[in-house]
Amino acid sequence: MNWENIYKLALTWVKEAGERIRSSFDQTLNIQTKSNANDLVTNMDKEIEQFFIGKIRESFPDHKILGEEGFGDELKDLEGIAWMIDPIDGTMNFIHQQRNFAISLGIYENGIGRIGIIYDVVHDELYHAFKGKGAYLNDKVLPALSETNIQESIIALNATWVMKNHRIDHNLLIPLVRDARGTRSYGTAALEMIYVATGRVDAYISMRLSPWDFAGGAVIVEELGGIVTNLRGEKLEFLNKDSLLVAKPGLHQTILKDYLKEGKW
Ligand code: 2AM
Ligand code: CA
Repeated sequence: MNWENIYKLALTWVKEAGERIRSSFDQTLNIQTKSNANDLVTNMDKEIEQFFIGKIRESFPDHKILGEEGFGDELKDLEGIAWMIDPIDGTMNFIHQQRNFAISLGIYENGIGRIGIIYDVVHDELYHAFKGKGAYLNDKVLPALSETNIQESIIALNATWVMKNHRIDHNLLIPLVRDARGTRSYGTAALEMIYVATGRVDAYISMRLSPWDFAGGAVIVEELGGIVTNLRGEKLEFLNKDSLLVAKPGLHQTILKDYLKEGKW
């Protein structure tokens, strides 16, 4: 398999998709709802996913594709090469703010992340990593992450955890929020993972995400020495929805052990 070629093409397609999104800003969006009134999708989410699928099928007909909007394949396993695509991560932000969203792409081989690409379209910032070959912001190498403690950390999380219908006892998170220096919420898992990768925040927590939300970010964060698991400290499977704990080394262990009771809840 020519991975260099896959990497190069994937980067080109992501940039082209970003250009399409930028040029859509002055057009009227067609907005629909999915599972509930706040679960939104636009014509751009669908068009961008179909753009990727057309390109991948043409160049790599034997690769599998998992896309949020469902135009790809239904994956039963991760054998072979699988592209995991979120055409617009942060759709609600895209609609309301025209910023704070990203294209997210992870390319996996037999369940192992090889390539991660996240494109902050509005800022024209292309984050990418190839496993073992470093992580980059555009052409600039990103430095490895260093350890930090909870008292000096900023934690990204979605405030919906205060609702009691989540799978985790929300009381576990109260001491974490109290002890951290601050919390932030950006509404886009892909960029929140990038903020960990770049040290803008120190950890990111989510109760429930899909594989396309974290597949690209996981490759980039891990390449920089960050730790990516679910909230029980288990490896992600990339086939099902899961919770997410992404953090700098050291801090990940602290959050898991001192606050999340090592997943014993
Ligand atoms: P999306 O914009 O692609 O839907 C918002 O906190 C983050 O969670 C975004 O990355 C968003 O991705 C994701 N998200 C929103 N609703 C979700 C759901 N029902 N299941 C999984 N991920 C979701
Ligand atoms: Ca999406």
